Amino acid sequence: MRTPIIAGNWKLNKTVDEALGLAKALKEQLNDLKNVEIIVAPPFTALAPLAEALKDSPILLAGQNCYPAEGAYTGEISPTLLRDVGCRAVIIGHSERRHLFAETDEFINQKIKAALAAGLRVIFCIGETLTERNENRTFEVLESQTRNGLSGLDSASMNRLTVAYEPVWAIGTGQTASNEQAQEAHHFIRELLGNLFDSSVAENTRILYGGSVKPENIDGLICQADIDGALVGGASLKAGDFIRIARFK
Ligand code: G2H
Repeated sequence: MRTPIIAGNWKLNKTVDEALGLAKALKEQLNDLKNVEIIVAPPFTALAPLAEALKDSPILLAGQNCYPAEGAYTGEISPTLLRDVGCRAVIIGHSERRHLFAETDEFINQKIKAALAAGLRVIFCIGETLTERNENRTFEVLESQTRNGLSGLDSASMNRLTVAYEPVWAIGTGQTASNEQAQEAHHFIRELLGNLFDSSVAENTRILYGGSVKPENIDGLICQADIDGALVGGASLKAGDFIRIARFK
């Protein structure tokens, strides 16, 4: 049995006060939620105040990114410093990082290794663009992103890694993959994990769907056999929407 994860990626939104208000609402209204892990990834500036605000809550904090080294790297943040401020996890390889900041699979692989070595859990994002899907290259792209991103990891370290399948054409566009399209991709990724690692990694790794997840579509997505939760962007910014998603049926 894989415990579902509902993760909110707040991206570059929310002042400290706004972040505290949202966190307080989630803490109060998701208090009784059982058998679902809730993760929120606020901007870096809100991490320390949220660590304090969420300290008696099961809601886990995540960073949205990290750099795989420490020292003279102006403007970057390391996994060790994320841990130090109270993060338990970090999102790596989000399509906005890949496309807007030209992050390669190799760089993402270095970040994953650094984050795991620092004791963080990793939410590793992969996904094809619309052009790649239209050219029937979805599986090829998912395979190379997964193979290269997870290169050199052993089965034991996969315990602390969650995959997020986020088709780039569905991110922030309001256009969600159909339940069948998402399930097909998740099934492919799970089989691939079995080939790259072993059957227990395939069976136990949580694979989240991301891309315009909303209260209206979560129930249909999460009941698919290989969908173990969601990475939610826009809809995680409103307490009511995120709470409804976390209370999927
Ligand atoms: C994909 C997702 C969150 P949204 O980026 O990771 O964002 O739900 O706004 O499509």
